[in-house]
Amino acid sequence: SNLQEKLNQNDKSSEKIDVIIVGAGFSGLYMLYRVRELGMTVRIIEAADGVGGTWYWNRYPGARCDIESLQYSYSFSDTLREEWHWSERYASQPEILNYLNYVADKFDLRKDIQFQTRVTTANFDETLSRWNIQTDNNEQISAKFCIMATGCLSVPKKIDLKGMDTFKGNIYYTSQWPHTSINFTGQRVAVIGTGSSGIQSIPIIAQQADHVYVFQQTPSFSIPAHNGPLDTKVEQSWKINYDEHRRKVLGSSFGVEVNDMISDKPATTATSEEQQEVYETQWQIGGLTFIFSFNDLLFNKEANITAADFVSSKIRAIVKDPMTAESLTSQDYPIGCKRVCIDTNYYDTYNRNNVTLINLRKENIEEITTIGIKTKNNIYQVDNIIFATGFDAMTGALLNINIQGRSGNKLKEKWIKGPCTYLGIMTADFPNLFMITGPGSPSVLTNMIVSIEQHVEWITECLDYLRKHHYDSIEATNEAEDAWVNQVNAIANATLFPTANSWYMGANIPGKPRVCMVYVGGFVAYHKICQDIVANGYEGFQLM
Ligand code: FAD
Ligand code: N01
Repeated sequence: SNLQEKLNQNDKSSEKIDVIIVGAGFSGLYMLYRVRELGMTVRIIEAADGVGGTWYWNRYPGARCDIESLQYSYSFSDTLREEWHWSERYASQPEILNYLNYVADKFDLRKDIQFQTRVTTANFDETLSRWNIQTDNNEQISAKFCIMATGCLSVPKKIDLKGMDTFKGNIYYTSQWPHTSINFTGQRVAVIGTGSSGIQSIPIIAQQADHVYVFQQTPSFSIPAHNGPLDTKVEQSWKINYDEHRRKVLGSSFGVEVNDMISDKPATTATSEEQQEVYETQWQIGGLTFIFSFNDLLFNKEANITAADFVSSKIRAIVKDPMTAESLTSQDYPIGCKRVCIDTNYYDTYNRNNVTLINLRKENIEEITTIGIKTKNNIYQVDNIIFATGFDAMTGALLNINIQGRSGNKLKEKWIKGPCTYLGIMTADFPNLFMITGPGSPSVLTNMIVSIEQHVEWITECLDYLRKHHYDSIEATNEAEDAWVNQVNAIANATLFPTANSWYMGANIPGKPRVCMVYVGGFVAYHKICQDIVANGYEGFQLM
């Protein structure tokens, strides 16, 4: 009845819990597990109808991780680690999604997750020292702590090409791929975008489609994955000697165990022969560690060029058509300063006669028509257009929520010139609001699971500390925040990162402020800073 509905609504509007978590990916799920252990009341609000975050949404053909499966896994549960078996060196999206569903079931997490609900507003009530959360189905929840586990790469970049709505075929986004299987057999497909998502999907789509047209604005640097079934010896070694592997992971700047061939020497002091030998070895091993072939590749332009040239020479050796090879090697930024791609047969795919590369630097897209894509020189008739065009990274999901802190301060206004945080965990004037892998933390430059676990554990310890010491709130001070932002920028400016038009710098979104949104000083240094701050009684935070 209406009355019952009203009563239910009233019930909902007066609902009070200790902790609200937004997002049910790797971050939210682990955070829920930890908050529950503290004995606090907690709920996750998640927009999707299932767990998984990134791995729920990005179901495009070929989607898989670029960190080896055994390392792209939670470390917190011994039994989980022992029970779980990854089938490949780099796990595919369906397998990672299965893993996260398994985790949700194993730890009975679903009972505290509300799906298909989007958080629209979060207002801090100063008198009660509580967050009022509103959702898109008009619920109100009051929580003492609000934890944003909303993801660094969870908001697709908006694409608005002229004529897009007139296209008669199908439009897909890799980042919002349908849940049904799509078969491109006999069809003509356009893929726009050649970042990690494009590079993973193009070879698979090319095996099915009648013809694939790849629209490339900026070529990437891609290193072979050499993916395959997970070596049982490697798996056994991880299962038996986990602590030792874990120590190496936590001792590395990127949260990955690097292979023994990694060099702690600069490329600039190596001879040309030594350089070639090291690059060749890393190329044969495959994967992201290529970029750590020498220790100066991300700092020194000349050193960087030696690695970039090596990759270009590989591309030229693989790709038979010289014009295509030329387009694929016209990268105009230092290797590693946009995320290096890890591929399976990407370059070789251009040797197929059903694949055409269109260099948008030479013929830009003028409009989408009813039948396809019109560039300066041509009309490409297609049945499907796939946008692999990336994300409004780092800040997109946070700024999609109307977040209002102390004295009516709005996060959108505070961050108008770029995100300001303390440690990438909190931001001044927004008490009791935590971010997992927020801007200003190492996040996307590391194995994300390592960074996520570190943040979740830091926040858990903090909640426990507040309760034990009878504090109501914690908040970053403006001084500490300013100093952190300066430090993040200073470290970035000592590297080549700011010289690339990357999403790390906000450069992929028109109008977005150009600042380095990640801490590039590495996981080890960052982790120590976080620990020291706690040891010094939450230095730089105000506890009340
Ligand atoms: P997400 O997984 O992004 O989860 C955030 C969740 O929050 C989403 O489910 C979203 O729906 C929800 N949400 C956001 N806003 C709201 C709101 N207002 N209301 C309700 N719900 C909301 N990292 C690596 O380290 N290695 C890899 O190999 C790797 N591969 C990747 C491949 C792809 C295709 C992509 C896109 C990213 C990849 N990443 C990788 C980064 C990846 O995002 C992280 O590794 C990790 O999955 C992030 O987990 P998360 O829980 O922090 O965020
Ligand atoms: O997105 P991207 P992504 N017209 O931003 C182009 C993670 N990830 O989804 O560079 C035409 O990298 C754009 O061109 P340009 C990983 O961290 C990991 O591929 O802006 N083209 C670029 O080529 C990664 O870094 C995996 O000039 C347009 C591409 O689209 C991050 O997610 C897999 C355009 C976007 O590349 C994002 O990757 C997938 C336009 N209007 C994702 N707008 C793994 O392998 C953009 N582009 C683990």
